[in-house]
Amino acid sequence: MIAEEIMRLAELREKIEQKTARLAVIGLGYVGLPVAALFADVGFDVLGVEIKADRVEKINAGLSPIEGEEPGLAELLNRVIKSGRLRATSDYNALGDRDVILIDVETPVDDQHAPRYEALRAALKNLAPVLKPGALVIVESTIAPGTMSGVVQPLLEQGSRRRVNEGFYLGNCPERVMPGKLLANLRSLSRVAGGSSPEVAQTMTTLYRHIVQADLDPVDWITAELVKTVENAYRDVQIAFANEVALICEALGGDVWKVRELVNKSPYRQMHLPGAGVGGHCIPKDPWLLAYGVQGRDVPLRLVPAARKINDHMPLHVVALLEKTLARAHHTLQSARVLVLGYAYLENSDDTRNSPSEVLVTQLRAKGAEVGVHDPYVAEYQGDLLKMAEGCDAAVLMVAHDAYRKLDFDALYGRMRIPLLVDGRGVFRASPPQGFVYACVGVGE
Ligand code: SAJ
Repeated sequence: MIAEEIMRLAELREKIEQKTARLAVIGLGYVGLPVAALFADVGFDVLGVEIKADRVEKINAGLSPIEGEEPGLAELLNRVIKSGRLRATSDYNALGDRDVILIDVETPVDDQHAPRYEALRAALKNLAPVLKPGALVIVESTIAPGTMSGVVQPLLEQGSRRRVNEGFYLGNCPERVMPGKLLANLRSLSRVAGGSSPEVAQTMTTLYRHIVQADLDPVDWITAELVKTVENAYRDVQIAFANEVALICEALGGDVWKVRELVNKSPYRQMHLPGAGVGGHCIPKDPWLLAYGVQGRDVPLRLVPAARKINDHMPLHVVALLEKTLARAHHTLQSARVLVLGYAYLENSDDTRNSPSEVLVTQLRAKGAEVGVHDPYVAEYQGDLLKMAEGCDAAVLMVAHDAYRKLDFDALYGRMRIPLLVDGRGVFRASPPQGFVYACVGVGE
């Protein structure tokens, strides 16, 4: 790096240390908003840029637009809006005086498992022309390996007419948030800081040190991109292994819940939980981003796609298990009344993104069943469970919400036409409900 750049980066680093650097966050969703609020709370001036005008309005009124229970977020947001340290706008031109700009826009994958970077490209194209010389841009969104050099750098260089590490600096710092623990995870989980140069990576750790009480590891771009996508692909593969063992146990008359418990007594074994499927905004998506990163290279991907296929099949396996169980009660799915318990993708959450229940309900209806859905956390499915169970021929447990662990099976028994339960999460494995025809994923007859 030439002396002038080093001076500029040193100057930027100084302003970051002093918290006089002016920050911006593009995309005030469940990642961008908490991170903007945390930096404002430690004393930075933070500008949030959000295209949805109603969200801008709500945020500037000190109200959080994020659903679900997020401990501490409402108070934090109210505090930093009142103090004037955080404000939101839809105007990209307001970014012209910003020294550090974080990008937290969505990066979904489509049904061909390819990333859709429309939001990321739009953010970069709008930012580049107004980007302040010597500013640091940090992409926090999850991206396929190779995206920083292949998409982000070219768009910023073309749009700003400056070159990276000369006219601006560029980083990738993937987030590790989780709905329900947004602030806790942001503060307590380690992060990799992928910089356009080692000095930039160090500058990034200086910035995040203000809000993160965990390891901050300076790395290069490809390492940062790989860590995020690999850590979620790892989890997907582990869950798929547990699901494949569940299918083996069903076929051989075993009990995967028992097998898992005993396997995990062996050192260095941590078999994950089998179940009715894998949903959410991270695990079903990130393995495909990892795979996309090696597309066109001579790397035969077998395990990552296979794990996705196994996990995506689990809701359909639950349908087959239900059919088999109904047959035991001399019944079929055709015109059966089925109550699905749980529509969120995760226990005790209201988040329904990529929910396995969505696949199950569609398949059940396609097979002629009459389907009701209950979920204590999802507004449209809240209601009187016992009422919904009236005359049903089966109940299918898809989400291990705590509320379901206290189900009143005696009352349920009296309401259902056929007291039949298919347990997709092994919740009642240890003590199946009295008088019910009971089946559980991973347990053979
Ligand atoms: N699931 C299983 N078996 C398991 C674990 C999960 O079937 O053993 C299912 C869940 O029911 C759910 C899906 O997988 O449908 C995802 O569950 P998750 O616990 O992984 O929750 P997520 O999707 O919120 O994952 C987040 C991720 N965090 C980030 O991306 C920052 C993931 O990296 C974390 O590992 C995970 O939280 C976590 O550890 O809680």
